[in-house]
Amino acid sequence: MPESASAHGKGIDELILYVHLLMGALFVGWMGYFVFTMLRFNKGANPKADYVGARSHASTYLEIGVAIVEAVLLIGLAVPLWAKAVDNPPGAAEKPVELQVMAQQFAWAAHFPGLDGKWGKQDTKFANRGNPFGLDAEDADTKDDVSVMTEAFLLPVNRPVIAKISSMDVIHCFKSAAMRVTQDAIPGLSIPVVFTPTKTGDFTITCAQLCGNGHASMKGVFKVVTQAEFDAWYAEKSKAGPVTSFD
Ligand SMILES: [Cu+2]
Repeated sequence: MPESASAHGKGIDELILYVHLLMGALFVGWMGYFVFTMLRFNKGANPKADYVGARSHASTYLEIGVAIVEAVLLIGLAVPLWAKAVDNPPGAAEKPVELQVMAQQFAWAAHFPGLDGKWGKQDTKFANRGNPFGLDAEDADTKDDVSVMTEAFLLPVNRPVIAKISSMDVIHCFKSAAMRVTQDAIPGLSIPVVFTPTKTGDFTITCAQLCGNGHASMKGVFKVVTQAEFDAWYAEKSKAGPVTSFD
């Protein structure tokens, strides 16, 4: 598994391990059965065909056993893990960092509300490749927003992140393997993903949905840094104002 650097990563890794153990057991079981049937039912050992077939109920019990293990994995592990990820998003008390992430062919952009904590006015009529978030440059709340187009954006370590994922053209998919999050970016929708980075360093965003001929190079980078480093970067970016066009 790639390095895990988020709080919920361990749960995801455990689920993947248990699913693979079940798959491994099924693989060994089926291969064993395959070899058994080749030996047991070969022509030499069975000169006369038997039309009754299996008389034992072993296969039924095995099938029930597999179904029970699958139910335990689904109900006991997968559903609670998913519920934990989406049912109770971090509230104000947990001081989450909120940002919007916009995908476009073939790049990722990020947008933060800036030091005033208020999102600037956004409208699709302002949106273009140089202003993917459709920011209204004239709006007072916009002027201190932070938007990052091509360079890496920063996130503080050990604080929950709520990233609202969207797309301005086709369907993309925001994937950060280290954060153990994958979420489709769909035009017209803003879908939150929640994770808490637990390690500092550079992390990659890849696009996990075939989106055109530049799909493979659609890479983004974010840096997880200390709270102090994040604050300094955020203040500087907020002072500079958001990108609302390429020129
Ligand atoms: Cu893409």
